[in-house]
Amino acid sequence: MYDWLNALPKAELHMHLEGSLEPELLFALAERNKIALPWADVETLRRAYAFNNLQEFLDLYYQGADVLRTEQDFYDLTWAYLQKCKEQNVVHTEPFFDPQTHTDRGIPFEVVLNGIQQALKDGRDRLGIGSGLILSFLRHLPEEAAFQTLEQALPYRDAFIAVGLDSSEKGFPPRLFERVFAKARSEGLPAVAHAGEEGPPEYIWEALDLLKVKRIDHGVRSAEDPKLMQRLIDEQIPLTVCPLSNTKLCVFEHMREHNILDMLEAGVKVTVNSDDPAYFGGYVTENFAALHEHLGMTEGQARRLAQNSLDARLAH
Ligand code: ES4
Ligand code: ZN
Repeated sequence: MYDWLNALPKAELHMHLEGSLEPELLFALAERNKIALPWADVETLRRAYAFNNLQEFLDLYYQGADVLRTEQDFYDLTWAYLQKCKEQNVVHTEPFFDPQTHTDRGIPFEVVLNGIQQALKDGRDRLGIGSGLILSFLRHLPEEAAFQTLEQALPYRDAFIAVGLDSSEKGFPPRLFERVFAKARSEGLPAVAHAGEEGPPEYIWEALDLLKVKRIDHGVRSAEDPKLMQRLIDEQIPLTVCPLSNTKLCVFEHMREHNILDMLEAGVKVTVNSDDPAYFGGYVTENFAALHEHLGMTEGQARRLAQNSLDARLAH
């Protein structure tokens, strides 16, 4: 049905590996690790994927991640995602992972990293998919915890292409993480940050001016601030937009109201991404398809969006 969208070579610049945990794999890992789940079966879990806001989603996302225990679990998670990339002609991906989600429940940093890294290497060698891993700090935890995570990561500095900032946005502005991002940049790690998903345009200014990010993750609320829009256009700062995520989390009431194509036409360097594909109803192609179905995205616009994603890569 959407062969023409699958066929477009594209990069994915905003997805959380933990958010690609499909209910089937979640149940399989629970069984393998002998973990009791609060849901009767896969269908019951899938029915729970109905969210009114970011926090309701995050509560389930962190609960789901608890089945990830061994290096093999992280390998299987990452490998399943890379196979989707292959199906959809995602030729390059820059996924996030949240080390604190795992280290805070006693999983060693190395277990998480080794499993993911081995799968990304196999993705390059066997599937021809380019990749670069982004270490993301949880913003609902203190800056000190982010510093500790950065210290754990620095022995493996070359495993990462950037640092990021995610989790609950409102009440956790980027300025709280200015020093840890400065330290990461001093180690040669560029920065990206979630901003302007639920939070105000002010948070996007802070991400740019204080965290000195190379891309904004989400950023859809930029449209409320004409000066900010002009800055994004003048400096061609990429926005990694996630349409299905935004409608699932009620950032926009309906896909018809999404502003991604208006921003594209205004000259903003927007890209299309899946965020948490297992939870939000699809991978990159399904996100493109929703724009075609509900916003009338043309083939020309799809090509420009795909080209933007290739241009906005941090790694090559
Ligand atoms: C996330 Cl949609 C979204 N927003 C912020 N943090 C996240 N972590 C995983 N998905
Ligand atoms: Zn995200």
